Amino acid sequence: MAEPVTAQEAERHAFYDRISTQNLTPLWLSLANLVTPEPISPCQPASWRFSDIRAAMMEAGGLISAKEAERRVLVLENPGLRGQSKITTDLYAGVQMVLPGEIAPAHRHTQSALRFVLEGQGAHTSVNGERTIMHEGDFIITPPWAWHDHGNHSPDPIFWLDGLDIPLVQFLDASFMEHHKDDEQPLTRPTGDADARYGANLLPVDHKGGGGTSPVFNYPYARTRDALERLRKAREWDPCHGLKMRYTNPITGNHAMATMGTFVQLLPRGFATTKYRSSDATVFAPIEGRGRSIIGDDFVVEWQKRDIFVVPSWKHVRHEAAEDAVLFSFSDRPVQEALHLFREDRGNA
Ligand code: GTQ
Repeated sequence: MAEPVTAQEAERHAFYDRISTQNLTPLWLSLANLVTPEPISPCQPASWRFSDIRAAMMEAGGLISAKEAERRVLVLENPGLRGQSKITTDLYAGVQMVLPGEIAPAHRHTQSALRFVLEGQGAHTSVNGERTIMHEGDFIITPPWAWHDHGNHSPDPIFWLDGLDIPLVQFLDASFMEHHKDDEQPLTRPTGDADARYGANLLPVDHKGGGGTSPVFNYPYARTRDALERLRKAREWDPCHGLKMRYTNPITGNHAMATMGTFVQLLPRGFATTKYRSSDATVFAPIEGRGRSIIGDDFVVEWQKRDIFVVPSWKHVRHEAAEDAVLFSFSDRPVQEALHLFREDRGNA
């Protein structure tokens, strides 16, 4: 604090010092930093090339097994939030690799996880007694407190993007986790069971209610891509988003997960979006094509398939597709919507 220059300031500072011993502090010194006219975040625009992450992961593969690591993941740390395992203020992201023959042992936790498959196919994740096979571009959910283990019986390594609400749950002091007694949980349902039961525009006749997480836990890319391709024919391009869809819980119509919104968008070759900003800091993962995104005034990301970048809250973003491109993205939008905090600025587009 600056040296007091007047008698009045000296008196005030003496007062602040005195009440500080009682764990009291004056609001009027910090109000402007606490209640800001617009979001002011240490979260910075940032990007990672998949080729760099992949090389580091292969090196990690020679240093530690999936089993020993429990989860062999390289965390994507926001440069403005180093040392905190955060890609945004309230979300975590990492890239996980499972080598042929490896198992990432079963555990469960209150944090929700999303997986977006970047490279490889034929590996699996088991969630609540059902195994699903992973393919590039699949979006897969691990609901809170669901047992999950990952394995790879395919001949190739598999890489996926993990998105978790770790910082949010940490903020709420609501973290619980436990290990399963076995490396792999017992399978109680055949592969495809959840999809047949909940993902075919049908519900079991006596199904009641809907939870916070979709019971469909694999949204296969083949189906998503086909929908985008068919919708493209309508040519109803949104100036800010191209063609953007959100993954949904078929029971409630709400987001597929309670804490993380997940989205997929098609940008046709040559399409340039107009300036857009929203209060949900968003992590993007292109899975097809090439292009660039301009974040804020001057942060330019030249991206291609499998790269990852982050747009902080309330920073403008524009995307330009050099080739037909598909972008997966996730954010805390469901939380902000539930709390009536979500805001967006479409620049009047
Ligand atoms: O696969 O269960 O990236 O528990 C971080 C924590 C992945 C997982 C992460 C986890 C997992």
